[in-house]
Amino acid sequence: MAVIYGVSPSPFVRKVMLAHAYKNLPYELKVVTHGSNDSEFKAASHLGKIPGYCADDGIAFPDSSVIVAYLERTSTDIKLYPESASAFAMAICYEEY
Ligand SMILES: N[C@@H](CCC(=O)N[C@@H](CS)C(=O)NCC(=O)O)C(=O)O
Repeated sequence: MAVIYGVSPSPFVRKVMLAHAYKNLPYELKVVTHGSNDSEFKAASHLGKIPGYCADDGIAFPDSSVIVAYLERTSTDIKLYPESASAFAMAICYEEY
């Protein structure tokens, strides 16, 4: 099962949790705060920011936008982003905001 490293008060962590919920994907939340020395977390987030992530296939990486982009490509049944280029651009604008 995928692992999200972080705490839910972080909007970036909540974004990743919500993406999993929207796509009906299970995950485990491992509670760590940014800068934690937890070795699994450090392997997933080299800058020590939350969220870190370990995917089902064992690949580990940080950043909510990277995680959501990964999910959009690995879990294609339920899309988070619209198809049209203009609507996609606006979605990314709102995401960055
Ligand atoms: N671009 C990152 C930002 C993550 C981020 O800034 N998380 C905050 C917590 S809400 C953090 O870890 N801050 C610690 C730091 O900047 O060193 C993302 O989208 O995941």
